[in-house]
Amino acid sequence: MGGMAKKPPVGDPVQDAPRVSAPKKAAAGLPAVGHTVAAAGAQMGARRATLTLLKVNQKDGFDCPGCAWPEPEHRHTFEFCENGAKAVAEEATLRRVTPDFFAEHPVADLARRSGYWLGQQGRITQPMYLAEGAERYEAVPWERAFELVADELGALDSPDEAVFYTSGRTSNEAAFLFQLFAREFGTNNLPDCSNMCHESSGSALTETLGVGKGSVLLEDLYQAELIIVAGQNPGTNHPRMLSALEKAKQGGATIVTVNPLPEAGLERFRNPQKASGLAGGGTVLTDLFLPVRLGGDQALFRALGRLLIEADAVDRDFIAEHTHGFAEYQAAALAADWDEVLRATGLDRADIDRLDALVRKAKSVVVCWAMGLTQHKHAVPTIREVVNFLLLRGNVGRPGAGVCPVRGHSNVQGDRTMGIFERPPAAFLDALRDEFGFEPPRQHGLDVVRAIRALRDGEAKVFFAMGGNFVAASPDTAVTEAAMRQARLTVHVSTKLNRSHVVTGARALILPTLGRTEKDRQAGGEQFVSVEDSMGMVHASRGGLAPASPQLLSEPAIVSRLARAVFGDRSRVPWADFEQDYDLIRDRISRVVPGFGDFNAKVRRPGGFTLPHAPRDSRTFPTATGKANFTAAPLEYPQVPEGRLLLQTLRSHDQYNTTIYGLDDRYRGIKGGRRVVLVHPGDAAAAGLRDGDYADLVSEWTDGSERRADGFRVVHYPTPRGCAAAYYPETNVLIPLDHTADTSNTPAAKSVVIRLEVADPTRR
Ligand SMILES: Nc1nc2c(c(=O)[nH]1)N[C@H]1C(S)=C(S)[C@@H](COP(=O)(O)OP(=O)(O)OC[C@H]3O[C@@H](n4cnc5c(=O)[nH]c(N)nc54)[C@H](O)[C@@H]3O)O[C@H]1N2
Ligand SMILES: Nc1nc2c(c(=O)[nH]1)N[C@H]1C(S)=C(S)[C@@H](COP(=O)(O)OP(=O)(O)OC[C@H]3O[C@@H](n4cnc5c(=O)[nH]c(N)nc54)[C@H](O)[C@@H]3O)O[C@H]1N2
Ligand SMILES: [Mo]
Repeated sequence: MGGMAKKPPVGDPVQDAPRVSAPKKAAAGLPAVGHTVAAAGAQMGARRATLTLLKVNQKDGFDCPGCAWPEPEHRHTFEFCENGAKAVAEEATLRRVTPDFFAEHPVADLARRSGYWLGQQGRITQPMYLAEGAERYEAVPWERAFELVADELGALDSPDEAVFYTSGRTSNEAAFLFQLFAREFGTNNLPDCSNMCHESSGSALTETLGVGKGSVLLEDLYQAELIIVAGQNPGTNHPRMLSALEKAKQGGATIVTVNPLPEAGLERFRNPQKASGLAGGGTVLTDLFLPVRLGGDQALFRALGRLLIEADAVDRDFIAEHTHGFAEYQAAALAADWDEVLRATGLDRADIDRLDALVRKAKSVVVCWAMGLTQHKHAVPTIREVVNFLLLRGNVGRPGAGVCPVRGHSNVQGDRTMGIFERPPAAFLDALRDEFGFEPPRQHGLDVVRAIRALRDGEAKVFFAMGGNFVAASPDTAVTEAAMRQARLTVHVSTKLNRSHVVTGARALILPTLGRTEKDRQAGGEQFVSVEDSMGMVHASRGGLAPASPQLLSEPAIVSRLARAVFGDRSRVPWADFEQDYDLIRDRISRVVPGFGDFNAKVRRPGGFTLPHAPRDSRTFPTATGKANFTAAPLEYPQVPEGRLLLQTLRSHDQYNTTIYGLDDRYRGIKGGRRVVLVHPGDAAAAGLRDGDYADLVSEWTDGSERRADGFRVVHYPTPRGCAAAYYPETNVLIPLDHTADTSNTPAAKSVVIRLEVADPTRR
């Protein structure tokens, strides 16, 4: 297997001819274990795969580069899941992208390849430079690469003409240095993947509870009597969460799923860590499934609020003591119109009454959510409505209860904590100033969508990305790609090849870096980094593998050397020291970032430590009013014209965001292709289509413009009338840059009005 493992696929294997069978009713179990070993073995060989996977999420190992779900206190030998193993295999692959590869493939050729093909080529081994007008990337020494960036940054009229993007795999140490560098350079232009992800949760929670993070720990989930999972597909995206839900269930919890799609993992779960789960029928997780219409959640939670208030089933003492704004909210809830609620949610009144009964019976309630709530035009009021609902019965700040936004990338939450944010609080900037002796910029910077506009309009000229795949992950692909081509220089710190390396500014650099799985040796000895999971727990991560190439630099080393190239001896920050010994970075973090006192000692404790969270720890709410805020927003839900559908763009089981692992979506019964559109049979028929036909997706906008994505196989699927689903990133072409959530400015990727057109077979 080892020899074969090194070979990437020849040619571009994307033959989009999806084969379809009935969706699965259960997730994980024996089939998943088989897929895990196969996926890892194909890229790494069996021995390396086994040795590496045994170190995932162990106390002496590395943090899984998959999702941000926390590790339990009592770990299994295999504390990872099928999709975590795929993430590890992608990184620990034996395939390599060398300078010879770039000599063989001009950029124009690479730009015609699929994202899947690009990613399958393997790990990048050397810094590569695309000179102005050149057809190919060429190897460049590190020092020269940093000079090139320093020259372009030095030529800008203002520091605000540079954009510094971060994806969510970056460690706390690297993220802290990256934001420090940007601010010493003089800008808050620090957009990150959060802008496209849980920004709506952060906005809503900061305003209402005072902390933009989840308020529950794993222990709370185990103790909860009722868990509502809304807008999330953990079977694919957070598989280890299913073990936690199973444990909660065994402790007596009731689980309610709110989702326009019946997702296999939530229905039934076969725990691969238990003998009974491997072969047996598994645990039924969902007790009540509410097939809500896309965007109907605000109406659902408002309706629950109305029912609780009418029945006086609310916690009057908690409301009086800890909250603000109840009277206005009460008026809005009592005014909720049932016809409108049923139209918005697409649910039966009886279903809502069933959920209401469960809520009233439960002494403690947790609501979990992900992109199904955050990527809507009215995402922020929707999440505020979740908070209203929980506040009514005092379900915040006590055991077994609270808000649980389930974060995506494995350190996306930590990156924010470290100051990767375009709108940093003044107190954070003050602390940076006091620690480092320079005055950080105070003016707010650009988020993802605004950064694209600035690039498009020539207001930003250098784009530097710490990880990620900006052009493929962002909306409005054509607009975003054109914007990127306007830049004078684009730079990507990356592990693997992706679309953002081939749609470039006038000049481009690829700076290859170490991944989580790899040993990080510096002048000061072997280093480790740290991450924060979705529940605010911080712990160490240590890779064990030899680096993919001797030429790789760690992310902290890259920032440190970049800073030295840009600032020379003008800086008062000891950049060179940081590269040698990450304890010195952590010392600084402990003095700048609240909750990190004694960081170096605490991060060395087995299992790490939990960050303070005022609402969770002491029912104090650091909001503007000093209390938890009820909010009374007008009820909103998407308005879809006659004959049109609302499209959500989501993930298949075989992808990690823009990284495509394979062409199957096993649980949904899709094999061998990604261009599928899941629709209700009645909606397909209304468009003159049957299951198996091909349709073009055409999005329509109020300004009269249209965008198209051609050739999607129609799949009859159990989703409410009027709703459709197709995979991202293929569908990003359909979403205009301006179609974003109010307040958070997150692209509304789950709410795209489309029509289905019978596909023109000549265009397929
Ligand atoms: N294997 C794997 N793991 C991942 C990722 C990955 O790509 N692959 N990505 C990571 C990242 S960055 C993130 S942010 C998370 C994403 O995790 P998820 O949010 O689970 O990812 P999506 O595929 O976008 O799924 C959205 C879910 O919400 C539902 N939904 C859509 N719209 C609505 C709505 O209006 N109301 C309700 N109630 N439900 C709705 C969809 O049917 C779907 O089940 O996963 C992380 N983990
Ligand atoms: N239509 C639509 N668009 C969406 C979404 C959606 O649901 N629908 N979801 C949004 C969400 S939630 C998110 S989070 C974004 C994701 O946006 P990004 O985070 O920008 O995208 P990824 O695909 O996760 O980035 C993958 C790349 O990261 C690099 N990489 C991997 N590991 C490392 C590492 O350790 N270090 C470094 N430096 N680089 C590494 C590899 O080169 C890889 O190609 O997409 C958003 N876009
Ligand atoms: Mo995300």
